[in-house]
Amino acid sequence: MESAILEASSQRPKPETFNPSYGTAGFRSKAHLLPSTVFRCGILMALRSLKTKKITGICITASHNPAPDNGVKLVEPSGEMLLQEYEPLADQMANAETPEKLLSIVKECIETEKINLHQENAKVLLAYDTRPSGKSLARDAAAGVETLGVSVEILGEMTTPQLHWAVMRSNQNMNSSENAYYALFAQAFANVTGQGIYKRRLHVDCANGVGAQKLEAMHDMLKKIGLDIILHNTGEGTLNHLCGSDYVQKERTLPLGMQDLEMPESACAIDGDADRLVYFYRKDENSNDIILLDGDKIAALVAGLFKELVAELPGELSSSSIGVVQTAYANGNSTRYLVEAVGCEVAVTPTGVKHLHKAAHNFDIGIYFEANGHGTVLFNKSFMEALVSLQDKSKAAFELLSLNKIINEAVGDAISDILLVETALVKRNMTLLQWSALYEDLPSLQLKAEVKDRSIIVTEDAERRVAQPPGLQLSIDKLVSKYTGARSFVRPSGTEDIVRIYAEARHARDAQDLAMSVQQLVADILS
Ligand code: G16
Repeated sequence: MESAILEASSQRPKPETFNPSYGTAGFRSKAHLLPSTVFRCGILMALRSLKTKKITGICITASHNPAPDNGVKLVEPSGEMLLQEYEPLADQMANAETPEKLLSIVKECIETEKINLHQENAKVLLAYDTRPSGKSLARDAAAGVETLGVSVEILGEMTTPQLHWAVMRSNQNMNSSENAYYALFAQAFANVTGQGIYKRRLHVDCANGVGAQKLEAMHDMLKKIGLDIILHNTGEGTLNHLCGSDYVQKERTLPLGMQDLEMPESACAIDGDADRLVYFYRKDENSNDIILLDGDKIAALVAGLFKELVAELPGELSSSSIGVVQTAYANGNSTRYLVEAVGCEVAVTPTGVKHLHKAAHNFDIGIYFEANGHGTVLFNKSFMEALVSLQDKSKAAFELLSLNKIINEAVGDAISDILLVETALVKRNMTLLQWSALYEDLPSLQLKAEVKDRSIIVTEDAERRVAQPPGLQLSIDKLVSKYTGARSFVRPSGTEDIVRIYAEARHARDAQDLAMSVQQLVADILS
């Protein structure tokens, strides 16, 4: 093991001035800087596999970032993201200056975690998205895994959620093949929508990413059930460029290649690795403006459905807890709607699926969606057991169990989320227009600021306030106080080298002015 680490690591030296940091969803940077980082992540996930005696996973992707970037997402045996307690170790390993230093960190980990290196079943599953650098970085990650004698299976191009799902299913000794993924989700969708009754057309902006080929593979199955998906941006253009969920959500305009979208056609957009989903439709005939149905709206739609079904459960189960987890980016009116109209508990966490997913476990039904479209629904284990025992007697219990089968519980999954949204629309008998009218979004705007060192900003209170540098929060407060019902916050992105700025107000003009003045403030203080 020792010589294998030293040798393979010296073939992939860490670039001298590159100091990778485990961010919102793993490591992310320009692809050419990453061979040493992904190699070391290979070692880390091999260690996690040896420690847990289960299969772990690595996905080479930079998700919504531009094509020249790449990154790595790390998957625990449960299918969830790397446990947060291992993030410091990931940082330490990624930043080790020499192969010898890396080896000493690995040896220390083996000793403190009492890891037995001789385990035949240890294995890491690896996948990558469609970026040009994906395959070669996957080989670097595989080389890392193999230094510990752990076996590795490279699954090829996959969406991030498919990889998470495959890891979860492999550890449950269930069929984890891609064909099983398609068949199970399509069958579950047919069961909940009722084959032959349902009929809809949905345009999908695939961001020129890996989701296109996966949705294409499901096309005929879904069409038979009644969902006709028309795919756009399937790889002919540049990944995430002027298209995809991040573009649609931030710019609120029709993506490239979909400017002919007719009213009132339904459309949605996914991102480069298909773990985000937002819906939209054309606003009017005279412009490319859209009405956006973001992650907040998805949460509102599905929370209403779960609330109705839970209320129909017998006895005490009818008061099972339904919680929605949001971040500071959630539109203020979505939170109000969830609490006042739906009657849900709302929890707020910092940005990042890893935080929301964890908080969603605190409810019988935990729904989490970030405004940018990441999200899924988790059913608590004992709640599931109660539903199973009741499914022959209670229609609502049966329906909830059927709904659970169209959800990828490992992580938010744009493909399974499409099926969830479509099901909720059918069950609630709603058009996109009616869905949009559940509540009216407060005008909001998100901007970016490029600064010398974004890590100078330290946030608190689930990123709603700035703790460092001193004085910045006070200045933001002063700007916010000029507008009625306004709020604004800033935070360093954990996926891009920028500071994100969010502002919301009663009037669109105010939200815009506020966002721009906070952007200027950040630039003045941090440049
Ligand atoms: C990742 C995370 C998301 C997060 C997003 C943006 O998404 O999985 O939870 O919302 O980054 O994070 P930040 O604002 O820190 O850049 P993705 O789709 O890029 O993997």
